[in-house]
Amino acid sequence: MKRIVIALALVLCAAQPALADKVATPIPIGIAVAQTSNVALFGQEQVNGAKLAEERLNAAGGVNGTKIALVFQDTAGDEAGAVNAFQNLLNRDKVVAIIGPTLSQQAFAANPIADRAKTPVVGPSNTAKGIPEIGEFVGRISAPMTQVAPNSLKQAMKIKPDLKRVAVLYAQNDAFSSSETTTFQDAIKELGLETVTVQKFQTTDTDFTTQVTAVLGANADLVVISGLAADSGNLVKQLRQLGYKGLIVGGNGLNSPNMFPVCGALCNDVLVAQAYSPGAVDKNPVNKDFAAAFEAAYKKGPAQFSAQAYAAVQVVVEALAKIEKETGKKIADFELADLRAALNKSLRTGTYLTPMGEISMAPSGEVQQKDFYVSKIVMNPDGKTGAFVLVS
Ligand code: MET
Repeated sequence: MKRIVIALALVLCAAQPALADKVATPIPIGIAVAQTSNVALFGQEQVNGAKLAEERLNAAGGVNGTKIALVFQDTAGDEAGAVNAFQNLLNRDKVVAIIGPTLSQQAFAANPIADRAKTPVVGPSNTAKGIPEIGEFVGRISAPMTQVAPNSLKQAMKIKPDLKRVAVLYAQNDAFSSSETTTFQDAIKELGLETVTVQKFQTTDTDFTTQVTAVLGANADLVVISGLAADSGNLVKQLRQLGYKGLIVGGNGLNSPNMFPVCGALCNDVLVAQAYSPGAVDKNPVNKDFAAAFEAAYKKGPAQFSAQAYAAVQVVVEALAKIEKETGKKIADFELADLRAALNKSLRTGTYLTPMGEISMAPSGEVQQKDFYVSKIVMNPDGKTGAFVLVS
């Protein structure tokens, strides 16, 4: 028995990424996002953005002439799915970096695995507090809600200057939503508004009668929602159906056109703070170019999750090109472990001109971004499609 265990241990050790592994070509970059489950409402947009980046960057020569190959692993919507996807990408596909996962809830479970494997993670959509702090190899290009969310409250105050009574609702079983609501609640206080009720729900809920009744009873003139797409969309719908007439601010979970069919015409006028806007193309040629290419490829405008996934691939490719420039050595001549370490450093130097404008990654792994937007949802007469129309 003992011998079998030792033999098994040896086999397992051999299956680990051997230190002598060279980087494969085309250069494998892992994409671990939610292609299935409810979270795919965001994940599918990420796949679209990432695929467009792969196509366009390879057409432009990849990494100084060496092509990249995105390796997609579906994380589905939970922690176990993300952990499994990360393990496959690290050990089987031997990727140079992982872009993902979709949810912060998944990042807290899966990112430590990549960190232990000394492989850079670039979060394309994680906006909770504490993501870069997971480890040395964990970074993100998605601005945290602490920087983005308060802008939508300020916009609501511009629209209704006598605004005072705020109802706050959040999904208590999701790390990002629980984090975002604290940002909103702090900002509400700082802006001199009053929180009149705090209501919790689950991302799996479909009936929000209890929460809506509390909002109406509290006589709120602003509702602030932190949740994912389907739950938040249903919540907006039921607020309106049951007679709530005030303003609604949605967090990052409502920042997706995939939510439009959920609340239909009742999505109208929801305010959302954004780290990306396809409306902001004038000052940024990279965005103009990206938005046009996206429109041509998918027959619709890009949403934030697509733009951020595109930017994540772009940032990894540019960081790889920088390594070649600085060392004079081709990526394919590196040993995998050395390249992963060099890439982690390279990601954190210099700036990147992306569809979200100029961004950089601090040594901590936190993104540094300059421009943010607030949009309001304007639905089309079909009640299924609509747009985020830039208001500030
Ligand atoms: N920003 C979210 C998070 O960090 C993911 C997409 S929107 C709900 O979990």
